[in-house]
Amino acid sequence: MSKQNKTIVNSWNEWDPLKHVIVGVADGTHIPPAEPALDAKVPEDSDMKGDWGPRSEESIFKANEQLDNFVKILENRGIKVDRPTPIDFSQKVVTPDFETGSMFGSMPPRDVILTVGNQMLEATMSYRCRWFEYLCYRPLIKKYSNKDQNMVHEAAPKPRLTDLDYRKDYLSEKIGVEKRLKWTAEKYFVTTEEEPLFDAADVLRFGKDLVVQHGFTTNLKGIDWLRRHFKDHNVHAVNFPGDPYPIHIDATFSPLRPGLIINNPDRRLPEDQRKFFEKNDWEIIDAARPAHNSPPPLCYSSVWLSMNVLVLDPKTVCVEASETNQIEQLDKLGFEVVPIPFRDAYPFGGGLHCATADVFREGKCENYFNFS
Ligand code: DAV
Repeated sequence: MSKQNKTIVNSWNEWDPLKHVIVGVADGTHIPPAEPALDAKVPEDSDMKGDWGPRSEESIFKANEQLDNFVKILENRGIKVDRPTPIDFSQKVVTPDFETGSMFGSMPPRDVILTVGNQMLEATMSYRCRWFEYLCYRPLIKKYSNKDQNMVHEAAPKPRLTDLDYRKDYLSEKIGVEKRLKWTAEKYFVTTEEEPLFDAADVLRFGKDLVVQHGFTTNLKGIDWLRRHFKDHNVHAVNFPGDPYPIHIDATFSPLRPGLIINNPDRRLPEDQRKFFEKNDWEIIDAARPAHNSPPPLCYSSVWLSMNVLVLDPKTVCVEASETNQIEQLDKLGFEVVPIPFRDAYPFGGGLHCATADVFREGKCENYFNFS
């Protein structure tokens, strides 16, 4: 007797109506010890330099309050929400190739899990402290896979993350922003081309087309791996000179609905790469400037989490509640803006887009780009 199959996993882009999503949890999050790729991302004047160990109980409590409130707001809008299962992040990460003193956390699911259609793909990751983070999502993925016969669970090849993966030039204590900007403009990033590396948050989904940021966390071999893996897709590499710490595309380039993308004005997409979007009638506009001059304490991310928005459907967008400029811009563009207080969660790994991973959006795989 065949059991009726239920589709659980389906999401092809960043904007179709969201029905089911994973929202991260802050429990047990650690500030990991120094390691090459992480060091390259933490700004040189950061309050986090040299500090590692568990985050304070108070900061975890406050982050969880905002995460739980975000969950309630989504649920009140009829969106089903699942949460990952944190593991003991105080454990060392040890493989035959490397060892590091602790793990990281399970607040930003977007970094780890890439949903493309009926597939959930675990990214390679490029920080040693995040090597085992996929384990936090395995209980959910197991459940989806048991219920949905068409769901495909994939894991990208686990990287070795030996010292060969990282450029020694980035290990210097003081590089300076000027030199960083020169290096990133030349695509001389901290990660080498030793083996494929990517974080899921470097990938944006536009139906048949996947747009992937080449930067600190994703290398060209990682993009090539994605191209070979998603054979029915067109995979495009982009990069954003102007960002001295380029990790994850979602505080830089955010599609809001078919035909409209906001781009960080300090990290504009180069002219030759814009052509592809413009030829296909996609408008790329400057995002509003952040309302804050600095990120909250002990935060890895920049003030540009202002544009790390979660689109609920092509007319509705969740924006951090204190980001008044971004709210005003989206309001003028005709969106219903759902304000979400979230700054206490930022230090745990990002904003509203980072803190989520798609399970189900309505709609199917469409072609938004006819000319390559
Ligand atoms: O601007 O610091 C943050 C992206 C986090 N997923 C930034 C990028």
